[in-house]
Amino acid sequence: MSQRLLSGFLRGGRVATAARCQRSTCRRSGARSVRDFGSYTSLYPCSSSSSLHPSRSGLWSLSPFSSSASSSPICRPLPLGRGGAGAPLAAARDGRGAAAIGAARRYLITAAGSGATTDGKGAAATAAASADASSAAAAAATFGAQTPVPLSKLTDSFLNGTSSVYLEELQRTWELDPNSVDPSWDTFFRNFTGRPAAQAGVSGQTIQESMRLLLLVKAYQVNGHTIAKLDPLGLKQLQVPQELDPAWYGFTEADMDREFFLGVWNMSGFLSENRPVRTLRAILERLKQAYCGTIGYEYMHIPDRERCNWLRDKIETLTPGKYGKNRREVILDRLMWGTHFENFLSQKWTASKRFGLEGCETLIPGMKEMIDRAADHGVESIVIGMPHRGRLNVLGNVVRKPLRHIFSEFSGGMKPASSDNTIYNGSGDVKYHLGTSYDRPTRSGNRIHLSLVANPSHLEAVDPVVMGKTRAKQYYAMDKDRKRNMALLLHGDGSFSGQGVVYETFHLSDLPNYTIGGTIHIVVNNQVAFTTDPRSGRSSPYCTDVAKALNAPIFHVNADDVEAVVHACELAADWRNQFGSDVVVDLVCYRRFGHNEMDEPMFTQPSMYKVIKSHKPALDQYHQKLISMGQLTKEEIKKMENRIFEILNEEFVNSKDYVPQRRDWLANYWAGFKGAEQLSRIRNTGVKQEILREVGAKISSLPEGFTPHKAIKRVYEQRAQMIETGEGIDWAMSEALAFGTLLAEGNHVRLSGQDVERGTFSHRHAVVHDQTTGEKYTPLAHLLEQQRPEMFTVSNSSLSEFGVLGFELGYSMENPNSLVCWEAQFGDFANGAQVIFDQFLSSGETKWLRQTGLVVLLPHGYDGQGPEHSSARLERFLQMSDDHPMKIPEMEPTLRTQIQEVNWQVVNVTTPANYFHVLRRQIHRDFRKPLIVMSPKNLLRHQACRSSLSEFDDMSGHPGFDIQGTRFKRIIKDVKRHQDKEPGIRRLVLCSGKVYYELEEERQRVGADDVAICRVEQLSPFPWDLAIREVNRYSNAEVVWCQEEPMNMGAWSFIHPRLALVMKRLNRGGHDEVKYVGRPPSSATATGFGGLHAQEQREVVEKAMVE
Ligand SMILES: Cc1ncc(C[n+]2csc(CCOP(=O)(O)OP(=O)(O)O)c2C)c(N)n1
Ligand SMILES: [Mg+2]
Repeated sequence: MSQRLLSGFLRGGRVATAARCQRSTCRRSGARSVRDFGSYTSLYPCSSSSSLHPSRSGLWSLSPFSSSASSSPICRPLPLGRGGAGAPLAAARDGRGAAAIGAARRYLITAAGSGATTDGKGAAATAAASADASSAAAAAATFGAQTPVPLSKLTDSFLNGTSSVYLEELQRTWELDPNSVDPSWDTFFRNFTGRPAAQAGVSGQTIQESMRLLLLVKAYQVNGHTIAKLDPLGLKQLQVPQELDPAWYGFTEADMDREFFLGVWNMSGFLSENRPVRTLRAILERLKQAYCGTIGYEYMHIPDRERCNWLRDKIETLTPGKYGKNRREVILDRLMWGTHFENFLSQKWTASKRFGLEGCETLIPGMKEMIDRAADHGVESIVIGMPHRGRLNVLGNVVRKPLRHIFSEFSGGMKPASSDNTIYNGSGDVKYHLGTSYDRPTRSGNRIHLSLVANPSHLEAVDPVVMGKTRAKQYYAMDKDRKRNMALLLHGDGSFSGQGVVYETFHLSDLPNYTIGGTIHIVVNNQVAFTTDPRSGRSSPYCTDVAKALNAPIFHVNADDVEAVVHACELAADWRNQFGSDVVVDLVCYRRFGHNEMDEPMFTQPSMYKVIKSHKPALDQYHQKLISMGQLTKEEIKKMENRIFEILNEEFVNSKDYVPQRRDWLANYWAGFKGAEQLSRIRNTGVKQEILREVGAKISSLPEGFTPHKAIKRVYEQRAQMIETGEGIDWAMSEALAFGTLLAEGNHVRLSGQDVERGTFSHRHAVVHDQTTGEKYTPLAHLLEQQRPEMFTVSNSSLSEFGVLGFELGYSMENPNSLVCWEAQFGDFANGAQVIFDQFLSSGETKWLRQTGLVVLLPHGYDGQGPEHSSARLERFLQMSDDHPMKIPEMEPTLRTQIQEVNWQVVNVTTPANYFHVLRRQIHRDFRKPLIVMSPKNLLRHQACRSSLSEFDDMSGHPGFDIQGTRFKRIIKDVKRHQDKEPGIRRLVLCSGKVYYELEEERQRVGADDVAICRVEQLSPFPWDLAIREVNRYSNAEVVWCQEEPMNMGAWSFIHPRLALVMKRLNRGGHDEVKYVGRPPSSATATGFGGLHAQEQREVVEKAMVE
């Protein structure tokens, strides 16, 4: 019977109903209920496997703690318990009923999948609790029935008709042989009948009491953190929530010394089976110890039983006196270093800003113990990103940057000198932004590589960069399970909750091509952001709430308790090792001084700072603790401190003539790469014909039996034909050839961005989908024999510009032999990533001496798509270029370092072949430089925008072959193959980008043979030599700059002074002699009216020819 009944249960939709209801709980409950019930529901996801398990007899049986609670007990009148009506009933009567009933139903349904036992009344109480606090007392009063009654007589609807019959049958089986049923049933029936349990006797414990107790335990697991002693300053009066009050569940003082049994099938920690019986008092004490001490755990939002159980086990298992004397000495020593480092700096440089760590010095032992623990787990390298707060302390004490180096920077800093040059020093940056990397020994004798990534002032912007760099490290270290390379991000409380990039970064954490196997986050939560209180700075209770969206556990710690900090940090390292996902440690601390050492905090936070003034530092508290425990004497502590002062003083003395020895940007893979002042000869980028053909053929074929969409089949056939004929190579094919040839040379190629696999404009089709099986195939990933899986990566990204561009930037910085590209959907969306352009990409090399060859593809061009999809804001990238507008540098090819000195390259390329060469040039040089490409849109299919294979190869006499060979053309001269001198040309039109094709068409249309058109393919750095050559070629021509962008946009402001200087150099006037043809100034980038656009465009090209 039971088998039939249960299989019916399984098939009959109850489980499915449960799942549905669970989801609706999350969506529809009110704020408070959502939180309470959401926590429960997420912990115990409804699933058939969790409510059913095989009994020993081999039959599927229903766990007693997974009752078939799909029907609501709340709908029926409940018996009156000790003195009052059932809360649900009351709730139903007074109009709140629907919510309460709904909530209770959902709870029960959830509990069915949870392994939680319920007799319905407990659930009702919980439902009522969630629905309305005022029904609390009534709910508590519904508990009552103390005497066991036959199961079939229970009014609980979970024991409705059929299931109660089933249970009675099961009970009979159990009575005959307790071993014939699942142990959980055994426990259940023992409790129910009062028969002595396998454990010591539990006198008179009823199901109802079990249920209430269970809810109490759950309440601590979910909400214990709300009354944990987290704030070292104790500023807030903590209200004990009703659900943590035993009276809420009907327990009274009389119950405190009664013994209870707690144990739930498939649970770990406090609720696990086979727990000894304990008094209610002991249970409560233990719960408070576990959940309400100096660590508050938030994890019940994680919808994964295994993960919750793992944490429950760690949290709820007693670890009295966890650390021994030796360990405590190490912790103390580390805390001393963290504390005295700041004291020392404040004494020596009284008027310097350092954004000290005072108030959160325990971060230092916490981080170090976390790193040690991670190293024990096999981590070999950690990439760290952090803001200003405590950065110097972390640099000195955690990363182990030589203290003398830090001190020398404080004393005014010196430009690093080295034997090989004295120029490549960049602008430098303030000391609390600099990065560094070191190998550091760990407690267990391992070595671990730590790199602190340089970061700008813009808070949290470094987060995705750190992730990207870590991912690249994992690739190069062949760290497939992502255990050996990890990321550690530090945050401030204000910025963690306020900056959107935190969320954007979190959202990369589980994406196949972006995951790094978990990041550990530490928040230095000093409860203030500059002068802003949390109440004004965020709308959610904790500054860490964003992490809940991604199911990361959060450990809130009172940062005055150094051992708690160490414990939480170790647990975080364990979590990352175990589950490979993100985890957050929230160090609740304070800021002893102002935002920086020059600020007066009493102006804005007087009450807080009154408390802070008399608050003992964590180090003093730990001294006292260890002395009172008899673990260390005052003298021993003094001795330890003296040693630290000695070293600090010694380092200070040595800092006076400290000269950094090493150019650490050249480390590892970058050895041999050149700084701006070391000439890197320009190389050709053409490729042998046979290689082009071989690569071309491979990347234009699909596997046998693969069924592409018929349009894609045609695209691939056309690609194959392009290679066969050597003609008509289009944009997408030329990009694929650039990628393919770089791969064939052993480089790593990665392209990421929104919809890049197909291409926003449906031109790339780098990934092809089988129309029958849905399988995917990426030809470039199968170019070489035994090609490493990620060697070619093309990946659609999350819809974030800031996060993803930051990630790719970090990725590109790890190894120079990788072509890393980010493509914006449309160029205008790149503004979401403006921080990365401003703070990192345009100025990173200058500030921090770190190079990157990142390629940024920004679709740009006026095609009548309106103001949003026309412009990638070329003007911004040019304005940020540090190419000098009024000085012509050395342009002699063998001496030219112009492109090494400029901060980035900005190009607007017009032929597929030139695109091929500009991509390959990124790798075929001895330095790295960011490349901003204004990518075409309508040129992707333009019949005139084609190249022949002979422009890609390196053969003398072929069209691409210049005097030096085949390489990227910075300027493309007029296609008419004009002579060295063309005095008959009336007008020289210089332009850039796709407008060229329209100008050419117009020239032909009007037969303007006395007009020459010249394309500036590389705008920055400006190709002075070639511009002079071309202007000189047309000695009588009027010089015109033509652009389709409005006058205040596009390249005009950049080009004008440069062309003026060219004219001046050729004695042909200056500014006034350079004419502008283009749209007038405008606030919007383009018109939204198609007709108007066409008219404007027509006028531009017409004027370029005739006016
Ligand atoms: C994006 C950004 N906005 C504003 C600032 C200016 N700023 C620097 S520190 C700071 C307060 C940061 O507060 P919090 O994150 O709590 O860190 P704390 O200084 O308290 O350690 C602000 C607003 C900044 N650096 N970056
Ligand atoms: Mg803060």
